[in-house]
Amino acid sequence: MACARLWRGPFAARGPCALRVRGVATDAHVKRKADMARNRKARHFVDTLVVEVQAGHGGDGCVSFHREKYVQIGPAAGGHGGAGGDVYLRCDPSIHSLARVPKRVVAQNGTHGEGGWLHGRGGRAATIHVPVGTTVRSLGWTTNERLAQAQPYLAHVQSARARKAVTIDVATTPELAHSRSCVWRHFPRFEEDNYERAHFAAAEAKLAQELHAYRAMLRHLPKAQQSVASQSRWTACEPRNATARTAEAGWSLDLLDPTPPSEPGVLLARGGAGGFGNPHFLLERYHAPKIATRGMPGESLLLALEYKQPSDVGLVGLPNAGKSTLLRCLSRADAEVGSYSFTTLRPNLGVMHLGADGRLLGAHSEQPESQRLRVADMPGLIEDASRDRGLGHDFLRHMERCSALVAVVDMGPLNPRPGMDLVIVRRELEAYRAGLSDRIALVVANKADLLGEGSSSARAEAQDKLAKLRYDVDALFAPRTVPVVPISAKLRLNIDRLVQQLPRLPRHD
Ligand SMILES: Nc1nc2c(ncn2[C@@H]2O[C@H](COP(=O)(O)OP(=O)(O)OP(=O)(O)O)[C@@H](O)[C@H]2O)c(=O)[nH]1
Ligand SMILES: [Mg+2]
Repeated sequence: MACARLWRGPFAARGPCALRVRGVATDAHVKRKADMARNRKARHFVDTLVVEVQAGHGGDGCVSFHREKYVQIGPAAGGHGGAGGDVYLRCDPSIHSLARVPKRVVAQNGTHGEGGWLHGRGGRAATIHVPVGTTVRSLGWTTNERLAQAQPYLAHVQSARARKAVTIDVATTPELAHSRSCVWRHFPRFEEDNYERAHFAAAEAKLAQELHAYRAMLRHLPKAQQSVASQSRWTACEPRNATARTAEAGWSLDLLDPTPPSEPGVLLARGGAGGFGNPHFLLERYHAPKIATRGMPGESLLLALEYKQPSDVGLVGLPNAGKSTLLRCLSRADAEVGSYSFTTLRPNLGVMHLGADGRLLGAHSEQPESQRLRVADMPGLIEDASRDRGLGHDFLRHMERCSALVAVVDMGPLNPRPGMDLVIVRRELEAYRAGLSDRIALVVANKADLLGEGSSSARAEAQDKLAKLRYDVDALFAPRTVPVVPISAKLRLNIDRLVQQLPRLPRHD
């Protein structure tokens, strides 16, 4: 009995669940569910992103001497460190959002060299996959602790090489002495001793020479093999202040073609070179070098990614005009349709398949395909979207990549002057980017099924409304002629006429 009192069963649930279980789904409940589903989907579409890229650091060289039975003090046998992994960017046609790109991409560090002449393993490269149509802009380099520490000494070594006086005075420049300790590795308990020896000056000179050669090698690489970081005037051994974040980089790249499978992609940041093991510092009169160098820091970079979905035709208009309905009618896209504003929160892409006769091909059509058009359905634009009303107008960046725009207006009875909608659309497009409204090449008068129902006077009224729209369009786009096509996307009326016009629209590339 007590048990029955405690267990009230699923029907006793409160809130929306209760409504659903009892089969009394209210409008509010349905709308809330739809909103949740839409927001969930919208989160999967990310079109701008700032990514921090860090290539792997080189592994340290090793200070070691060969030992074996009866050989107590063998030759220097420290291996070199492995190079750090590079970071690449690949353009992948199967991706349509930046949602899966991590905000920080770090390639693997190289492993340290070991005794017995064992060199370290190179770090694994990291690859960022972005959709076709992504613009990459370099925002400069990020703070690189490791580089910041080593940089003063590396710069000193580079500049002092010309003066042939590398060795530094610890007493007068303590920060340089600290920086120096971040570059060299020593045999245990030999740190102080090493710096005092005459051989060390020779080793420093050799390091300066290596740095110079490494820098020259990077400079003389073909442009395609240079990393984006170095093109933004940054290299690991460039004498400059590495902690500063710069705005001077200004490098950008438009990725309009997929990366071929045989290529690794765009090299964003190069991994640091591995450090030298102690055999590297063998001199004629110095057979037991007790020094090695640490690996070079990997290049680091801050990137702004922007995805602009490329398409042939973009559908623009006020909310509820029927853009998504039209996209569903023209393609197999599963765009959400709703009788409330802002049903579409992110651009939807559909592909129109056309036959040789210029008509749409159905799912089971046996006719061969002669042409394809990518059609993008945009979220609704409202007045002052450019001032961040509604969804704002950030999504308009996708229209920059549409070769032609088609304005969709609602001809229903609730919209007495559809021409005014075009004024708003045109103004908002211009507010986003001057000249963008010139891409409007066709006006679709949608919901024409709601016109002219019943009596002949209603039909005359409908014709009058259409004539007024044509007049408004001519006035708005003069001296260009922009055709107006009345259709009903919902009932699929006059779609063939529209489909025939779409491939012939003037293109802006
Ligand atoms: N009668 C009629 N209704 C239509 C037609 N086309 C669309 N609708 C209705 O208009 C409403 C809005 O359609 P959507 O396709 O979601 O409009 P939208 O322009 O994509 O709206 P947003 O995504 O909010 O910008 C839905 O209820 C559709 O059923 C049409 O040709 N005739
Ligand atoms: Mg929509």
